[in-house]
Amino acid sequence: MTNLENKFGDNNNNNGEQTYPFTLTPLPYSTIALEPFINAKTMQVHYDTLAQRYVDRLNAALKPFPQFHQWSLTNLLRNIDKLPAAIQKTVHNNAGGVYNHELYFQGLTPDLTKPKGGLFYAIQRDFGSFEEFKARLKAMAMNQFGSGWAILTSDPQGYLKLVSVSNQDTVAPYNVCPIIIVDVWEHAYFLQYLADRDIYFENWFKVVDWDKANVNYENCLNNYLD
Ligand code: MN3
Repeated sequence: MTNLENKFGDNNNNNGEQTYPFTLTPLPYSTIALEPFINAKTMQVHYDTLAQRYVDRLNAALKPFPQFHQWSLTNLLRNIDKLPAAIQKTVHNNAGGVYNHELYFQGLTPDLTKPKGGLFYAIQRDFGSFEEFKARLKAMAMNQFGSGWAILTSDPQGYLKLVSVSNQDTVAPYNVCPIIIVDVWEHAYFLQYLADRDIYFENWFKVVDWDKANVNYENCLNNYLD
């Protein structure tokens, strides 16, 4: 891992720099604020219980190993093979769960923002149109078999690419910044939308924080160019 990759990847507004003991970043809105698009019960179960569980399990796994307590979330995810074999799988799954959920929950807003700025320009450049981008992201989210995530990423030059990952795999090991992420585990929508992942996607899309997404994109570029 070069210094450049490390710096690039750790500065992606994903709280990837935090170290043990890990905590969930407080929501920048109330659990009821995203209604009717994502209801309060879903938010409570998803954030208060499930996301917190990843944090708790990650901390428990690392507690006996103080030599890793200064490792950032991103570094843990990039160097799983350097951890004791007994905790590699647990750290992979739970650090991944923290990494993905931080981006997901911090990337939502009740403010009904619109795509803007450099990110909006890049979306039109790289996907042909905003509508085409949305259609391709939705197709990726719909086609994810089983639990996982669909992610808009930027490479170091600012070019956008859609990536899907299964379970709590992440893009942290790769030299890309996550810009927008959609959780397509059933727990993200089943309480409200039952099996209608399609309707969930459409409503999730309405509460994407485009101001935050644009900041994620600008930070990605700026951190690379420093
Ligand atoms: Mn989830």
